[in-house]
Amino acid sequence: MRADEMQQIVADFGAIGATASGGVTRPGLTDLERAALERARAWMVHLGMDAAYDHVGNLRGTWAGARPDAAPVLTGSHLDSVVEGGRYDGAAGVLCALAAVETLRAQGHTPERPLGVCVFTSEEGSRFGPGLLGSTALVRGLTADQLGASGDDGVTVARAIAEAGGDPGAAAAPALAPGAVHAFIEVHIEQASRLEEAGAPVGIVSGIAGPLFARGVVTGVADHAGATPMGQRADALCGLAELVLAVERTASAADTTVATVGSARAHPGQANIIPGRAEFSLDLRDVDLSARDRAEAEIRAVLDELTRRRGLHGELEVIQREPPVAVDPQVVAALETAVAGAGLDLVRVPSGAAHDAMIMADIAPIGMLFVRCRGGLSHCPQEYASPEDLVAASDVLARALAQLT
Ligand code: HGY
Ligand code: MN
Ligand code: MN
Repeated sequence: MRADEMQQIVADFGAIGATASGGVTRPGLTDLERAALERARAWMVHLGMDAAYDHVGNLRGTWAGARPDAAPVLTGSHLDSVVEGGRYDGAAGVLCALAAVETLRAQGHTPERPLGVCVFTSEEGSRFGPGLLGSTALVRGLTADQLGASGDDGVTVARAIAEAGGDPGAAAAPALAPGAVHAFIEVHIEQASRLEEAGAPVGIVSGIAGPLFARGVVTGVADHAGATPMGQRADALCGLAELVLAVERTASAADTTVATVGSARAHPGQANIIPGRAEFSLDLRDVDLSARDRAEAEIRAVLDELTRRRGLHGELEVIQREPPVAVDPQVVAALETAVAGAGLDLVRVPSGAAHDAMIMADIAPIGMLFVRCRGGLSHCPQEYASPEDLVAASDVLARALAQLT
């Protein structure tokens, strides 16, 4: 594929859910996500693939291959986005996967094994809270909590799956068993700047950090902002403010830990009322599970101490906890051969972000290929990967898929 063709395709997908700020907002299991999925399905059909949605709302295109009953090699990513996100997070992996199939077909390649392109629904937790829902449903089945999770619109995951034409009952049970997939490769933008610093268009992922997502609440006493002396307050937002800085301090003092309080809401949220309640999110990640556990324990200890000292109450509930995930040596070897075959430097980079590949790792050998993104920026409208780098990544993916299928 030429770079100008890739640029046009990026623009086509970027127009779906486009925001005034130049990014996209495409929440999972919504009409906007479905419009992007339909655009991908049309491309799959154009490539002669058998394209269909599954019981959860994931899309899969299949190129049958010489041995249609063999376990397939799958590649793909997601097309849903965070709110005010970029045009490349997830989409880069889908576009590169379909461009790789286009390349292989143009080369007259006939895969032994079926080659599948997957577009997982609801990878981002932006709508419902828990993320990685489409791949989790396939590999593990969704728990009652995950099916019952709902966002600001009050629509549960189960209802959204049903409204998208899926079967939430079936989504409770795993659909893919270990061995059902020969290998899974996900192409994704790096969402960090190591490749840019190395001057490399692509990099092979060395491992995926394990995320812990939690939500918490600090409770105090709502009271009059003007009449209440400072020494007689139980200000929930001041307690949360102390915790937020402690979260930053804890992660900064560790080696590979990252932690973020991405959202904080004071209630009732009126200027002349001392906040009686402060809700917040916690995103805590590390490639080293014991380091993440230490950070979690420290954050909980700080919350206990400060709430006692301030006469507040604090709660922290984990909504999703994933271990760090290793990449498979054989898949990495195929990617290394592909990168070398494309005449590119071999660069290895860790993934701080979570990806569907970490769920697929439950049942199949996985690997990931990162694409350089400008300034490492992601989850914002400024996210950018050049069409030349995307084409380079799709060429490397095609070479790796040709080895594995
Ligand atoms: O949060 C993540 O790591 C991914 O973007 N869902
Ligand atoms: Mn993301
Ligand atoms: Mn992503």
